[in-house]
Amino acid sequence: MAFFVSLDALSTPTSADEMRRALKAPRRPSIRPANPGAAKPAAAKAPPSDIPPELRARIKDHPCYSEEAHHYFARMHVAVAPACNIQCNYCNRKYDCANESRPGVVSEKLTPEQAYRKVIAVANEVPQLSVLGIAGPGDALNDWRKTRETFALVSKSVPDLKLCISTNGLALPDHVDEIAGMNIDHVTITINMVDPEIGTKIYPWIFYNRKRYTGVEASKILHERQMRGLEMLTARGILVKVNSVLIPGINDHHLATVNAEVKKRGAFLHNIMPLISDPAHGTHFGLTGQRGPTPAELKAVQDACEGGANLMRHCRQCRADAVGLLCEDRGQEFSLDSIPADITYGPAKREAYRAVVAHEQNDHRLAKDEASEALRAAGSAARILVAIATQGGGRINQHFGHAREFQVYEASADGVTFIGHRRVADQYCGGGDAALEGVIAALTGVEIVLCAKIGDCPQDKLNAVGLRVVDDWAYEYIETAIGEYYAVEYGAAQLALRA
Ligand code: CLF
Ligand code: SF4
Repeated sequence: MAFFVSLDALSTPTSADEMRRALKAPRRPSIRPANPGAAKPAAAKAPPSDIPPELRARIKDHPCYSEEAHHYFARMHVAVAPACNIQCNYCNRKYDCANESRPGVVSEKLTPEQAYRKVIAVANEVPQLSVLGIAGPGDALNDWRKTRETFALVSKSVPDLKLCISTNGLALPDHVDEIAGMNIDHVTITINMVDPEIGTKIYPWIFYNRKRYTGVEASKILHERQMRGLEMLTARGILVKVNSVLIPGINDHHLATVNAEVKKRGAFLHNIMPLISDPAHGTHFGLTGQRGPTPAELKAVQDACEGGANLMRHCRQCRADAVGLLCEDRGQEFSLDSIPADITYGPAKREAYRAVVAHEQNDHRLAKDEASEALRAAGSAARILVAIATQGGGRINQHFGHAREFQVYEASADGVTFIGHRRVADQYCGGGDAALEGVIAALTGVEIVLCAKIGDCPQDKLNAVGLRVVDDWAYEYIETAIGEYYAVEYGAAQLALRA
């Protein structure tokens, strides 16, 4: 039977029974055509994937390594590593690391002991928490002592929390054995080039072996250390994700080569992220007018890498102190002064959540199977983009006016594929017509927006400019709603009627 997952509802109950009651309560009547005779299969098909089952088990709760998991599981970052050993032209040290975060100051830099208390506070309150990452605001391995101490403290109390590191790779070969010994199973290396000449346009200097290097020599050392670190990690069976910042005119035509080179060395995933460049951030690129890519340019580079290393398309370039599902940031709720000096971990909420989500995920897979079948049966060649307002759980469960981002899916006879998210500068609620202009611009190319609720006034305005926004599928699974919409709009019978 289908559940309605209210993620808010899951933050307060402490037992699996309470969570199940919260899940079932507000379920709206299904709008799917009734078919009482149809029996559902007992278990959903495994998601189509070339990932072996053993690896799937290792990533299934990691919101960054698994697109499916990002609907259900949360990460948190602790900002214990402020120093960095290189300079990237897209970074200003007053801001978060642009490799793993959107520019914005880190609210608090933490000692390992403070970080430990924060992790326990979050683990007690956020049942979705599955990963602890250290992603700066500098380099996690340049500040290795603090990174190691933090992980050691946390893993004693919360041993099932996955440990994750993000690094520029310069110091990586020096720490691989310790990383492997500490059971750190996921490492991200930011690799923007495999050609040091291109590197000179991205890295003005590095600091290595107590010496500062510039020019092509700096990029050559960085490149060699990155490749060696990658090979050493994959030789030990550690999962490596490679992040690349897409910088138009500098490495846009080069990232397919990066993709091939990192695949050859065993990288598990390649995450191509758009350069965020704003003069207000004070970065070299921001101040010199280097622009970031458009969504279409980003998609074109990602598409050019298809068939190589698997691509991650759901990255949020989150802060170095982010907390929560990837589509949210609850970091402000867990400031140090709000956490007691003496705090103990209670596993009840996280354990209960896992039991409930296991059931929900199976139900979701069934819904995806049904949606794939509906799309295939529609027999259409149409490919359309659909934007979704969601707070997670794989559902259409956010009001249009509250959305700060929309998830974008492509629907075709091949199925429903997540292709990325589009951020809006301001929510419609509070931002009014100016915010609506921003939403319209952000959703260029999108045919329809599905949300949990929209008022008549914004709906009419959006309809008038050709952007349909409907709440007919409120709280439904994303794939189910898209499958039904596509079948109605593009299905064979409908097309015949229109002919
Ligand atoms: Fe953090 Fe990075 Fe680990 Fe994830 S983030 S250290 S792998 S737990 Fe994730 Fe954030 Fe993108 Fe990073 S969405 S910026 S990819
Ligand atoms: Fe900034 Fe991260 Fe580059 Fe260091 S590695 S300069 S912190 S973006």
